[in-house]
Amino acid sequence: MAEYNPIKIEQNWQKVWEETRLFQGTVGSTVKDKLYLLFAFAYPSGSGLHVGHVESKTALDILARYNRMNGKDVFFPVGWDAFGLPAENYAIKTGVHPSETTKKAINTFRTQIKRIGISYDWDSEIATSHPEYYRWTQWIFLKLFEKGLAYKKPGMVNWCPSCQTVLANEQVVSGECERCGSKVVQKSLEQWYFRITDYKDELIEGLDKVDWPKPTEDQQVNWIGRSEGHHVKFKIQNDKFQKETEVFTTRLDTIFGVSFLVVAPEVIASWVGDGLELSPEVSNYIEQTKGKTEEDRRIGEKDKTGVDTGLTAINPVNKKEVPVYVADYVLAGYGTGVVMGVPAHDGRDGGFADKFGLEKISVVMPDVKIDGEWKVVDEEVNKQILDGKLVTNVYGRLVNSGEFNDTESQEAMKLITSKFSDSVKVTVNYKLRDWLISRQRYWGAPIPVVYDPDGVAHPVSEEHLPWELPVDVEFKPTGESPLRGSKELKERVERLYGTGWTPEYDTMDTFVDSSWYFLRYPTKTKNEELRTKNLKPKKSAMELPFDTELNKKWLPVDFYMIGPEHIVLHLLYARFFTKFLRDCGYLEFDEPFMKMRHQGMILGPDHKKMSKSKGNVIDPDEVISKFGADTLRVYEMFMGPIEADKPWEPRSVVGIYRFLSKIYTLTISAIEEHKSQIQSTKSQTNLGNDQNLKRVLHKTIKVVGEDIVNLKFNTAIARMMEFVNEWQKIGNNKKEVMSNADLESFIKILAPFAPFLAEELWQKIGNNEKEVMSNDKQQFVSVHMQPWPVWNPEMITEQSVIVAVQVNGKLRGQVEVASDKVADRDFVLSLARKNENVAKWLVGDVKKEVFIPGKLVNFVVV
Ligand code: ANZ
Repeated sequence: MAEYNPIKIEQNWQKVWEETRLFQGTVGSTVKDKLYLLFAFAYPSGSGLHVGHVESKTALDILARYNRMNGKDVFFPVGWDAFGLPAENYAIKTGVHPSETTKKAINTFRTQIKRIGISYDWDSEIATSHPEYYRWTQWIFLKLFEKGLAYKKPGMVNWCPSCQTVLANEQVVSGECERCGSKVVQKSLEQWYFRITDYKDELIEGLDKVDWPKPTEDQQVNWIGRSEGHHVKFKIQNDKFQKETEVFTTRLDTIFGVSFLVVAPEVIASWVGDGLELSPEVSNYIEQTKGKTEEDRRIGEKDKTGVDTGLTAINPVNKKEVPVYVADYVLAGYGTGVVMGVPAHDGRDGGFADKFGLEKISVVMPDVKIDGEWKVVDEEVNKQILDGKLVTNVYGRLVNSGEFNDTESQEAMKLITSKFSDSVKVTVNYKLRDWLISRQRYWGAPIPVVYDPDGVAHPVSEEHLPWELPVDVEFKPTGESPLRGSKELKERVERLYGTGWTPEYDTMDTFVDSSWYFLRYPTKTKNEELRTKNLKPKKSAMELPFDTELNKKWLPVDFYMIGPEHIVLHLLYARFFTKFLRDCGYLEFDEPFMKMRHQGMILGPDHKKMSKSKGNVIDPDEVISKFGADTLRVYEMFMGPIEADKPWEPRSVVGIYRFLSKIYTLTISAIEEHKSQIQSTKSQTNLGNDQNLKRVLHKTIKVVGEDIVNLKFNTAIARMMEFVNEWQKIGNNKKEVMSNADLESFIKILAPFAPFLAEELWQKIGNNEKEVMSNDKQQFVSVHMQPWPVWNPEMITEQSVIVAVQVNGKLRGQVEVASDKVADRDFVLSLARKNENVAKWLVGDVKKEVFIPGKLVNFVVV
């Protein structure tokens, strides 16, 4: 008996699929029923593919294969988010150029992905670090510049004084440099920004059009942080200085409870220009704040710091005079950078008031939820609230608020706004800031800007794109953009623009590269396809980042699979680019990703996050070389629901290997049995067809199809296991249990999960008697291009029952009996007699007939 040899099988089919370009040529010219499946753009890290990649890639691959078999035009591309810090840091350490490191890493990834049989259309392959890609990233920059959506202004960056370099937020850990541990400071640099805030409302509203996990949508909304509130004018003064300033508040109903004002350090510093003299304490405090990141300032309700400025402010509604403090928990970039302190109702203000001994005046009696309804608090319930027994609303009815006493919060805000219309204005505030895209880094797309001798910025003209990344650069952290060291870049600019002109030395944030890659894929695929036929791409496809006609057919993306971490910004940026390009007339849709789901994390066998330091990392290559890629795929899909975090269990991997081996042996023996039957009877018609098994098969086909659509891959596999157990059980008693057609149906539903094994068995069943080699490509009919099997509804509803028929206690056949006839003894007995096989044994007198309804008939003959 032949043994399951996954390594040999997989190598062969990988080669055949590649040589026959089985999954290529997918963008086509006519597209009837498209399905664009997108896998999150991956950074080709030096450590290669990990088991987490295998999980999400396999899940999408199953969808791709299943949908192809169901007649969809599937587009399933792949590419690399190839610019980025790790390769550059490696270059700083070793001197190896990032392009080399990246190329090597991509090669490793490509080989590994092919090994696990992901049916990507490899013609689509793009790398953001390739000039043919980044020329279009730069082109989009130029478009944004042209429309006034790319602009330059001073901005604060994280700066490590010891490494002399700018750090990304992720590189600052508790205020310290991740590399050397020095205290990170904030430094002001001229930076380029994209005006994403122009789309802030649309970025919220557009979420109504997509099918995304709710928490992901919420994260987008929170990041944009739309908050409706009021601006209130306060007069600020001391004996030498006077000024009117505005605060931003979302709780105008608490205005009678204001007992102080707080100004952000940066804001009070700017008042010096209006003639304010700062006390040494205040100046010192402003200096101290410079060392803090925004993140540091947001945290901690308790350890609030601040200084009394000696100024006072007049509350416009009750003319009360309150002290003005400077404190860093108020951020300069949000609202107006000035806050009215209401310590009785705001936790942050409360902490501050406790520390500085400031008055707390309660001005809103909160409503309370009793039996599901909001009620006003009275003395009795107030006690329960204090005991922590009841949930309260922050809103309620006003007290200690003069004429507004007893008014409900929302109503009070309206009344206060109209009565004090000179000082109070309704306003909407957003947390979203414009997107800072300048990076003082090497391994990224150069910002396509040059400066004239007066320092005025000009866009590089389109004919000079790609604006190439120079190679004569040293990888040493000098505190300056590495491109400053390039002689070639300087000379290029002077040659093209004239003496005294200088280049922009910064590169773009790599998030820019990944904000439009999905728009490029169809065009890249088409171009590559033409190239393989020695044809040239259409001119129009060469003049824009993408062929607009092709994108009309393929976009938006129908299904996006991406990890749940670090996606907030990527999704916002990609949506912003889509809307911008739509407004420029290049796209006709508003949202790029219609449906999105997240995969869970694969944990180590110790149930902890895999990490090298914990020594719990599973290497997919090792699993493959032991058990084959099909086992790895099926195991990872079987681990549990795709969206859940799941620990690796080495023993279960072996179980999956056994499951696949069982399928292999059962199929091979069925094929051999069929062959010998054909030889002996010359007819295939009545080859074994166990009705019970047929029923299980049809149910399996139905459920597996439904489960795939619902991304319930683990339960689909469980169903197939049940089927195989049934098959084996029946097969132990009888030799032939499945017809060729049924066998084929099963192999087809197995195909998306274990593509190599399914292909091998499909070919062996006789669809391709000859061994497929690269030279008979035309004859190759792959299981992956077969129609998905149809299940028969009659087989699924329990309308009939299979009854075993014995003669003298030996099983000689079976009959199918309609459910309403199972108890009809005469009917069942006569049906049993008519069965061909049974009839052969009914020689002589029938002495006794045993009848167990729905189960068994036994004829005792003498
Ligand atoms: C008085 C008040 C009373 C407030 C109360 C809240 C609760 P969201 O909802 O996040 O927009 N705030 C305003 N500008 C700020 C700044 N630059 N830095 C830090 N805090 C600032 O938050 C708006 C609330 O945050 C505003 O409403 C203000 O405090 C504070 F019971 O005003 B509130």
